[in-house]
Amino acid sequence: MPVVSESPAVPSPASDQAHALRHDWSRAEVCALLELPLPELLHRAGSVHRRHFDPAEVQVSTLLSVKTGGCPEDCGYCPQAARYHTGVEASKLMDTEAVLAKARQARDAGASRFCMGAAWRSPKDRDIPKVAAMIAGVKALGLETCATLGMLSGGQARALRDAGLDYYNHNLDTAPEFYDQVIHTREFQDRLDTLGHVRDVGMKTCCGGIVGMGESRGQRAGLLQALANLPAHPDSVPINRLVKVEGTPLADDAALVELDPFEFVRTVAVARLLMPQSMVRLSAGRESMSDELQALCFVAGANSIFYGEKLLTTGNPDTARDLALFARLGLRPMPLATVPATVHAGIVESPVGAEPSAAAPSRAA
Ligand code: SAM
Ligand code: DTB
Ligand code: SF4
Repeated sequence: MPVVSESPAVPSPASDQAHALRHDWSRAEVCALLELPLPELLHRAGSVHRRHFDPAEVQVSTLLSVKTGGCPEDCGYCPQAARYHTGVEASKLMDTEAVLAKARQARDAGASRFCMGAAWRSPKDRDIPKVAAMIAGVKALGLETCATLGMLSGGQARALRDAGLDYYNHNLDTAPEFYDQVIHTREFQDRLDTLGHVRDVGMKTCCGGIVGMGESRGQRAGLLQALANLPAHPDSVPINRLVKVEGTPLADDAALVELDPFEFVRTVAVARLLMPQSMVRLSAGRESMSDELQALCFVAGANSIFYGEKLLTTGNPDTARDLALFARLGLRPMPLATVPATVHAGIVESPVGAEPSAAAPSRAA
């Protein structure tokens, strides 16, 4: 008897199929998926991954911190918060030409998307024309553009879209009920509001969170549930593993228990199951992961990475290591032409039995 399908709380593989993308996941359902025997969870996530993507293709993004440090917020994980003594020096917004030189390097190294990050609570209106010039310049290089600048007003979102911004990254970071233990200077609802402004002007959303901050498995389910139940699934879902930077409250918390690496894999797999058409990105924390752990994440349905020696202020695997890993695993960068159109709530999954070939993902670009 197939023990794993017995519980009514565990959505069965059959119910994954032939249905519109769901936005009504209950906490119990998400918890039940997280608790599946790992081989069963990986099998389900891998099957869903294949239905929508070529599992050998990995989308490659490069990050650049265009405005580093000195941030007024108190996010307990972040080395860029001015109030923590982390050794990160505050700097001004970079010149456009310097940003474009980095973008050109990233493109030449094989990245298809360039993400510009700023350590702001929210941009000032006077910053927008400068960021818009960067976006227009990066776009002109043939790269997809992404920015993460903090909270946005509707007008700011429109201005960034008009400059050519494809994606806006704004994370929920953690479950609503754990949020207050990590961040006090802005509300969970503020994040939902910014994501709403981004969607309303037609930009794609990049939205995920961080695991390994001391949350419970139920709270990891809460993050995944909140992401999947957004009005539209985020187009990209970065799953970050906490990078502990000395001086931040989370790194300095001696009671914080290290996350079991398999819990990270489970989180990736359930993100893939809940948001089958989204890019699930293996984000911060890769530098300290073994090749084997990263491979398991790709098996679990991750299909995007940050590529390049640096994230914003912390390290990332060097490009030679990533290229060697891709070669060992038989993976290749996803060509821009394959990057899917935005994930809308109404897109219907492939019917049962209609398995697209590995080389022909079901989502039209
Ligand atoms: N200031 C903007 C904001 O908070 O929206 C944009 C930059 S902020 C650094 C972007 C995201 O980076 C955060 O939401 C968080 O998910 C991630 N992040 C920051 N520090 C991290 C760390 N130490 N480990 C893992 N992820 C981190
Ligand atoms: C995301 O989810 N992770 C990236 C990107 N979006 C902006 C940032 C990770 C930052 C890790 C800590 C640092 O390098 O400062
Ligand atoms: Fe500032 Fe963003 Fe870091 Fe929070 S995560 S302290 S808002 S840079």
